[in-house]
Amino acid sequence: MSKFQALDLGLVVRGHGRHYIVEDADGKRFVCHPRGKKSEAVVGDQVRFADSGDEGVIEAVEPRRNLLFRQDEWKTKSFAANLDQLLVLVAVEPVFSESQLTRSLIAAESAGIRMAIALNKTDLPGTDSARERLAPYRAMGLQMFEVALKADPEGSRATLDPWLKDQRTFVLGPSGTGKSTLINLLVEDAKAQIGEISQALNSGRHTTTTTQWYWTDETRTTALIDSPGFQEFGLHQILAAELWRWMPDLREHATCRFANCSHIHEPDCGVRKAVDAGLISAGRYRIYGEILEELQRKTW
Ligand SMILES: Nc1nc2c(ncn2[C@@H]2O[C@H](COP(=O)(O)OP(=O)(O)OP(=O)(O)O)[C@@H](O)[C@H]2O)c(=O)[nH]1
Ligand SMILES: [Mg+2]
Ligand SMILES: [Zn+2]
Repeated sequence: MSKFQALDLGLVVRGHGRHYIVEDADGKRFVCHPRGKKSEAVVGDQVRFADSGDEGVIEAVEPRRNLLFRQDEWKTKSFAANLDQLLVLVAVEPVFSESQLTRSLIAAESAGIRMAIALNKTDLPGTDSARERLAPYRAMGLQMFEVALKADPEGSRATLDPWLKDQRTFVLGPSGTGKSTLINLLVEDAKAQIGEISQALNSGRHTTTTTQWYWTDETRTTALIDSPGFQEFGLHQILAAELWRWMPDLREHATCRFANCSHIHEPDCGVRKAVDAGLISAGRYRIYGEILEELQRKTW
C-alpha cells in the first residue's frame, strides 16, 4: 500500500498559480498547495491531499483518464483532466477563427475526448453566415447545437441539457462567446463573471481568468468547467505524420497511393481528390496545411 492511500482523495476544482481548491467526497472544499516546487495538478485531477489545518497539501496526483492541453514551442498549457466531453462554444459575434476551432477539435480528438460545437448568439444577424461556416463540421458528423444563451435562456437550456446531463464537460472557446453566460444559466450560484463584449475591437474581453469546475446540481453528477478565452492554440503534441488522423473529414478520404502520404503533393492522394471534388472543405484543407507546416518546422 502506498503511503498516499491513507490520505484524502479529492477533486481539483480550481487552480491558480500554486494555490488549488480541492473538493473532498462530501463536497467540502479546501485550499491546498502542492508539495514541492512544481504544481502538476490541473482542474479535474483526482489528488491525494492532507488537510492540515489552515492549508492542505497535495501529495500526489492520481493517474489521469485523459488530459486536454495545447502546446506551443515553449510551453504546455493544460486545460483540464479526466473529462467526458468538450463543448466548443463559438458565437455569431465575435466572428470565430476557423483555425482555432479546428485546433481545439484536433486537441480533443487526439486526447480521446468526445466533442460538440455550440453556436451561440443566434439572435444576432449574421447567424446564417456563421451557420454556413460551420457546415463542414456538421457534415463530418459532429454534434451541433444552436443557442442564444442570453436572448433565449430557456430554449438554450432545453437544447443543451440532454447532452450535458451526467457528464463532465469542458467549455472551451474564444473570449466573448458566452462561456460564462452558459455557466451562469445552468449553475444557479455560479456568479461567473460576465463581461460586456468590446464592440469596438469585435473581440471579447478576457473576463474569466482561471479554469473552474462547477457542479450544476446538488447530487454532483453533472459538471461544467469554465475556462478563459485563448488566443494561440499550438498543437506541438501532435506528430506531423499523424495530423490527418485527428481530422475526421481528412481521415475518411485518406486512401492514398503512399501509406505515408502527407496529402500535400503526392500523386494519387485521396484527400486531395476529395478536396477537388468538394467533399473536404477548402478551408479545412488549408488549415491542415498550415498546422502541418508548423509541426514540420519543429526542431525536436
Ligand atoms: N446577443 C447575445 N449576446 C450574448 C448571448 N449570450 C451571451 N451574450 C453576451 O456575450 C458577452 C460575453 O459573454 P461571456 O459569457 O462573458 O463570454 P465568455 O466566453 O465567458 O468570455 P471570456 O470569459 O472572456 O472568455 C456578454 O456581454 C454576454 O451578455 C446571446 O445569446 N446573444
Ligand atoms: Mg468567461
Ligand atoms: Zn494523401
